[in-house]
Amino acid sequence: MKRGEFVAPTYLMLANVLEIIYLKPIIKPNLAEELNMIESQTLTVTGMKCGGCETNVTEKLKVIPGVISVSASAKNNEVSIEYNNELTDIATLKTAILNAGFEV
Ligand SMILES: [Cu+2]
Repeated sequence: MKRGEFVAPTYLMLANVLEIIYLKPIIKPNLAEELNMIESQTLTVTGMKCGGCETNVTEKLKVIPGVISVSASAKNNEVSIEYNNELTDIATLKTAILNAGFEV
């Protein structure tokens, strides 16, 4: 093996180390800002009777841009939604639930 073959991996390793040292503090505030956009809301939703209703309301919410996760419980009359508040809002989410045929 020639010495030159080791140049590229060595450079990449050095680049990785520099990235970890110098870029991490720069990336961190942006990540925190992004995390502030993520909101969790648990809404009282009535009218869900079974797993089919849970699936229905979940599907209607999941297609909304900005919705990250949905958890519906017919038993507890609750729908928990995690969403990006820059992309959607609670009024939009409530409208989707009403349109799915449930009370919120
Ligand atoms: Cu049902």
